[in-house]
Amino acid sequence: MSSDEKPEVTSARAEFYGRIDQDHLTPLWDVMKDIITPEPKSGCRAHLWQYDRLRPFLMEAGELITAREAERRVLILENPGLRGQSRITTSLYAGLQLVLPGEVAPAHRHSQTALRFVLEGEDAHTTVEGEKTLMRPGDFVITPPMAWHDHGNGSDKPMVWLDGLDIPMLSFFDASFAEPYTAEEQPVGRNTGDSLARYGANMLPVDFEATGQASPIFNYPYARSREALHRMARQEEWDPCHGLKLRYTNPRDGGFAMPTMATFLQLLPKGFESAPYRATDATVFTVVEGFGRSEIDGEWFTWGPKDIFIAPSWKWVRHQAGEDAVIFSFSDRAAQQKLGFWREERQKN
Ligand code: GTQ
Repeated sequence: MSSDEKPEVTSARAEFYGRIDQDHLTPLWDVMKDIITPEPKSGCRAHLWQYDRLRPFLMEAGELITAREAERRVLILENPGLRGQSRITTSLYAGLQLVLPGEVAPAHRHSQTALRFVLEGEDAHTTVEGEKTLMRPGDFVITPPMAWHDHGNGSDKPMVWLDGLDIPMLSFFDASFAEPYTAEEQPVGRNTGDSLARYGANMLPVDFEATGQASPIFNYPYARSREALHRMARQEEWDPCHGLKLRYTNPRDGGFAMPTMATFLQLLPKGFESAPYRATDATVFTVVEGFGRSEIDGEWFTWGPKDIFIAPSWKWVRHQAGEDAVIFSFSDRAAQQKLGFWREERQKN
């Protein structure tokens, strides 16, 4: 690919392009520079949503429609550069889901994988493949592909979580399947906490054989993840770009917890200023604790608890923590690494 210029469109060429167009043909040399770019070129933009601004809209939605009628009462977070496409990044979907006290979001299943990251409320639940889990702020919960799931809220407070799904990826591959369950809620056949005991104690049942590629643990409680970060923090070994960053893993093989999406929890200690970093996995961040700001693609975004922000593919990112901050994030890195094109770059501070 020698120059940035496209070959000139002479009248003979234009006439030829016009004729072959009727046979559904087009010349590569006219589009080559747009489709094989020297670096990622995306409509996806850096953006931050303040939770304080979103919450009233979500509560208003709670008065307009029930979870039952909506099936899922969710306000989709649409990337400002990708409006109308139900995407937060080119490959990922995200939304805020509200389940009010006494409500049920009816059981269904689909080929998309879902993650939930709990923002507010306590002891509402999701049931996945016959096991119910109670959810608390900071918990990271998985719905594997084609797993039956319904949500409910038996508490007396609204529950809100961030949904992350690989919807755009499944659309890209034309591989979406979905079906409702025959009842509003699926029967619960396993004890609450069973999967965490079985698979989340650094042990596995002796004859364990995995079914599917998602982690058999479906709730990674915040209390445990936070404890790990804070204990490790005492060692004062900071990564210049990430502070202290852990990835959630599948106990089956140490890989990411879900086949398409990677999830992370990181701690930035008070006063920490990270070195610029970029990677090809556009990333959705949500703040669990603390305040700070991040420079993304040359723009500063100031954040606090429950705010959500986006770092697009291959744009420089750096963080500054005003106080100890814990940040959850997810991206399509799990898919990109399996396919062999994930790339990262670090700058020295
Ligand atoms: O909770 O099952 O945000 O199916 C989008 C699609 C949530 C869910 C979303 C879904 C769900």
